[in-house]
Amino acid sequence: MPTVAADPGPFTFDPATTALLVIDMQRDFLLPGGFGESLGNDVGLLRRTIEPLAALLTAWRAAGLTVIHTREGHLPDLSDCPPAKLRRGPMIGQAGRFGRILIRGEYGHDIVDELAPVAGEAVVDKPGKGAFHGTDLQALLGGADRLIVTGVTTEVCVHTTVREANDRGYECLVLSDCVGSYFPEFQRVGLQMIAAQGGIFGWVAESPALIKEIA
Ligand code: C5J
Repeated sequence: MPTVAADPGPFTFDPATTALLVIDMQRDFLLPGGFGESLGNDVGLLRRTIEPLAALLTAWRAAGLTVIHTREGHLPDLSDCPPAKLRRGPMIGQAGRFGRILIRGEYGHDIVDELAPVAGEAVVDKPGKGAFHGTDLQALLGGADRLIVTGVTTEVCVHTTVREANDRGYECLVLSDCVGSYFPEFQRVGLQMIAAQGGIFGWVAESPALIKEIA
């Protein structure tokens, strides 16, 4: 079995029952001039994940393994957006540089070109932060028991998804160079929280260690 050196210890996986999750690598969050940047964030802190993630996708696809992408967003009439989320995110649905912000079908809602899904890869549209809430992700995963988790942002949608996955019985490996936060402190502590206490939510490693195992 492939084994990756990770924190807090080796992560062993069967590639046949392991899926790569790519969370919310959307233009709204990552493009200069987009929604994320309009909130005053440095999108460079997220964009640093694109190159390692692209390399991982190339290797993962070459090995014929499962990839699932997610996108955070809502129906054009916002009927799937809880009022509480809208109250704290009143920009959702408003016109942005790349279309209505976090609305399905808009240019900004879609995944950045460098990481565009290829034929056969599922794209899960999710209304919440966690990728399991309000989606058919669990059914899509079928018999998978391990998840390689990547994407943005570390402390929000990545963390929520990893916590949801734990409660559903999945073992998660989070790749530190393939997840990003607008806040360096949240990135650091967010990763520490996953591997703390003997891996309370999972394991943390860097993508080259994983690529080596599937090459
Ligand atoms: C946020 C996300 N941060 N994908 N979304 O609102 O983490």
